Amino acid sequence: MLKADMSTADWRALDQAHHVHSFTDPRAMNVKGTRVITRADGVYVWDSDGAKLLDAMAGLWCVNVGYGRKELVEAGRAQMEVLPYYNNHFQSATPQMIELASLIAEVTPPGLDQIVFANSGSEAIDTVLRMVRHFWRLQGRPSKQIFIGRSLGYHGSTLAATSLGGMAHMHGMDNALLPGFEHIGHPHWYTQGGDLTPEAFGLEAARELEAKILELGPENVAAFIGEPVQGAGGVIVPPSTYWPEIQRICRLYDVLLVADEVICGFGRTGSWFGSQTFGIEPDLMTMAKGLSSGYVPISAVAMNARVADTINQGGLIAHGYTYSGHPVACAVAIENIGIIRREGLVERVREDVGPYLQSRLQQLAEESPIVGEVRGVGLMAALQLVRDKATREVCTAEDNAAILCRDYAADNGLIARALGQAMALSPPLTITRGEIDELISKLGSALDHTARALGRL
Ligand code: PXG
Repeated sequence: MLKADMSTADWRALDQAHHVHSFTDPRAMNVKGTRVITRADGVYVWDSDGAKLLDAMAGLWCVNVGYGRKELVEAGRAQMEVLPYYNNHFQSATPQMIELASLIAEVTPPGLDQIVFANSGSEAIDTVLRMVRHFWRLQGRPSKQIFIGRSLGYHGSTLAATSLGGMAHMHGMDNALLPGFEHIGHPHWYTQGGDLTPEAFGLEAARELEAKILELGPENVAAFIGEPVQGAGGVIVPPSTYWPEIQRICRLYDVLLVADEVICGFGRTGSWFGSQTFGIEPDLMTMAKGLSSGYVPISAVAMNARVADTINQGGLIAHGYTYSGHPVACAVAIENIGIIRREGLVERVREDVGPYLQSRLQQLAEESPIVGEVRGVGLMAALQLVRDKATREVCTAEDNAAILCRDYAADNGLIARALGQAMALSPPLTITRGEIDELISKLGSALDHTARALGRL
């Protein structure tokens, strides 16, 4: 039986006794006490003390259609009743995985028509790594083994995804990374661009890829993998010159281009995929989170004809998971895509709530002495907390500004994310203008509190 009625203190004691959390320092958490979230509706969640919080992170960048969607509940329930499980191994399939694969092929950019299923973003990335090396071997170029990622790139938490990612604190935990992963810098003009214009800096940042490919030898490089907008790395929106130059370089050296769309996919940037917002034509694409709006775990990889035809002609595909294309997850994802289409959520983000959020954040930044940059597109955004707006000197870990601001926001009923010294936002795509006003007012007062705490107001 579920222990539904326990007090917060009881939950915390039981949690501390048995549960190891993700991306958490248990010592810090146990001083403060775990926040136990018990229910949700729309853009709001409630904790075990009954406090109502506007979830401006859509969980972990994933609850795109908002909480409490009865259609998704019903899709999952009905599927469990008819067929709770079957797999796609050994020449089998279920109607749900077939339908979902064809739906994904419809919403992805033209040409990305062959779909591999997995259960998380990390597994989708591992799937890409295996498929790409398999592809090059089948092409008779087995030396093409190395993957290039970026500093502050986030691609998941398996050992391979950690090695591909560019998160120093994660690398530190493993002590040594897997071989075959290399990194270039991240295209964040505000902190890295110096005296260059954003456009000139974008070209320079992209050309790091060319230098890296030449250093390693194009015959050894399998693929470049990047998020259209780096999410967990701080909502880094590259200058307009960046992606076209990356695309040119990948084509020139026959290096596959992989777009990690785990956050950007399913409307977040105002297109179905971030690749469309930035004009990228990837060979492979990963997706997860918004595919099911987080209601059930599912992820996928979309491949273009060059890659997929080679693999499909290459004999046994010795890859897959027990739950690849799980029918309940597929049924929920099918309905989720239906909701996004019926409610026009992608257009809504592009034309209405996306621009509205970005313009309200710009106002907030102008009024706040500690916000130096607003970056974002669609319904993902970050505010860079700075020591000096004029010199673009950003706050440091010692200032602790983002953590302070995050905690003030939470006390005031708003969940926002502290990423380095920036505040990140990624609300459900269903958020209304009125709810954005509430978000802005709560964030504004958290920024004021933070500025006062830092002696800047
Ligand atoms: N790629 C990208 C671009 C992601 O954002 C993954 C892959 C891995 O997905 P899974 O489902 O394996 O977690 C992600 C996940 C954060 C945070 O700190 C972001 C993610 C996960 C956990 C925390 O903002 N993104």
